[in-house]
Amino acid sequence: MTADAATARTGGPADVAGLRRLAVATLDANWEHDHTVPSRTLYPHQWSWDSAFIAVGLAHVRPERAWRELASLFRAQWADGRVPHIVFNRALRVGAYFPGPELWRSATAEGAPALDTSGLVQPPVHALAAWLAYRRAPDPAGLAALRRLYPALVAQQGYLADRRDLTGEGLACIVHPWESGLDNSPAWDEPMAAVAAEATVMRAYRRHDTAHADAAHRPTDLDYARYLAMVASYRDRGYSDQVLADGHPFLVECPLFNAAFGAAEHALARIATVLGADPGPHRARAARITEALVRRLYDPATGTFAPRDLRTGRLVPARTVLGLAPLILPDLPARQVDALVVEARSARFGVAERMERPLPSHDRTAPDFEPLRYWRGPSWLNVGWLVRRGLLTHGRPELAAGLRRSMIGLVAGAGCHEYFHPDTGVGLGSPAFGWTAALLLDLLAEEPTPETDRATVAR
Ligand code: 9WN
Repeated sequence: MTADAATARTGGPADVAGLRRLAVATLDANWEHDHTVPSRTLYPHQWSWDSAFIAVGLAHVRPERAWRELASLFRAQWADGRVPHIVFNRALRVGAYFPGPELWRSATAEGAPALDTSGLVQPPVHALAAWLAYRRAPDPAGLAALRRLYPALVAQQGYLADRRDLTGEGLACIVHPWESGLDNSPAWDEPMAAVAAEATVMRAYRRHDTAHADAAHRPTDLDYARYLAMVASYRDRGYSDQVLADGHPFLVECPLFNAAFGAAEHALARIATVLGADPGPHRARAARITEALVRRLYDPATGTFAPRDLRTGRLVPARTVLGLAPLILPDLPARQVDALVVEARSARFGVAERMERPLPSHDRTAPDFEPLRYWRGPSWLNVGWLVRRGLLTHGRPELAAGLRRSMIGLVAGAGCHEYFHPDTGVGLGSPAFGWTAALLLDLLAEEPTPETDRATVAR
């Protein structure tokens, strides 16, 4: 039985064993020779941060695949260390995803691999994923895989530190909203407004996403016109970061991206220890990133973190879930931890021991909160998973448990959807989504006490 069929038949898997089966069936159905596609319909290639989250889940049930997932992604790493956000499967027909390889033209860029890839990156959650995968299955095969991956993970960090720290202040900047992973978050409205583009240019293209998902849930044509303008700007400079400061229209320091950047150094320190390498430089870099994040992206006036638009020098005013991500840093100072816990518990995000509604991707009290549109309101498991890790890291187990129950409840009610309605929990986007399945497995594996399991199923 396929994952979709399991959900359709029951209207939602009824128990923990059923949820596990659904998650494994979803991951198996999305497995494609050496990686897992996020979705067979909407995203049929390999995506960077998806593969990291997926490896975390695979480690519970198919550890060998978890390592293959990461290894296949890093085979597409560029000579400068960047890990591309999409690795295209050449066996798929032209038009299987837009924008496809013909728009990215990676083969024309210096240092690109002999594969078709995008030229952008995504939040570097891979070292954390590798560490968690190893911790889940610390056998000789896992150790060997970790040893092979370590230099590539270090190079990924090196790329961000050397090429993307445009201000020299210690943070990496993103050059496209797709690099944030939260593509159309209200956080990008202000910086995106400066990107010159006309929605009508989209008449020349065929969007693939709106053929598979409701256009009212997706970014708009104007968003897409701007996305393409930014890709063209970067691509036409050969994806070189040296010239970014002269005229690239979107340069932003993102709190989630940089929290992942810092968390990666913490993970690399642990990996280095296991491999007999020196963890010291990783710890030192982690400390520098946390310090820079607090200095540059924490806003004492709001008590949360916000992206900094390097074109204007200003913090972006939108209060999105991106601001909570620095909780994943174990060395985040107590003052910021306390402020983020207040922000998480506020009416904006509603994190609680017993959550009334799922964690939204945007401030639910904001006038531009949109419960159906992608990253402008809906609830996503990967972001909730990160926030939950942060709450556990900083000694808030009751809130972490509330968030965990809420996330498991979403899948129990709707299946492995890509995202969920932040009020009703109705499943939205792709119905058989890789990271939802994978992270569900991880959530189910933790705190598997009868009490939490009962609460999970009772939703
Ligand atoms: C563009 C694959 C990816 C995720 C992103 C999500 C979405 C792509 C798109 O899908 O982005 O990269 O076409 O909308 O926003 O986080 O990695 O699941």
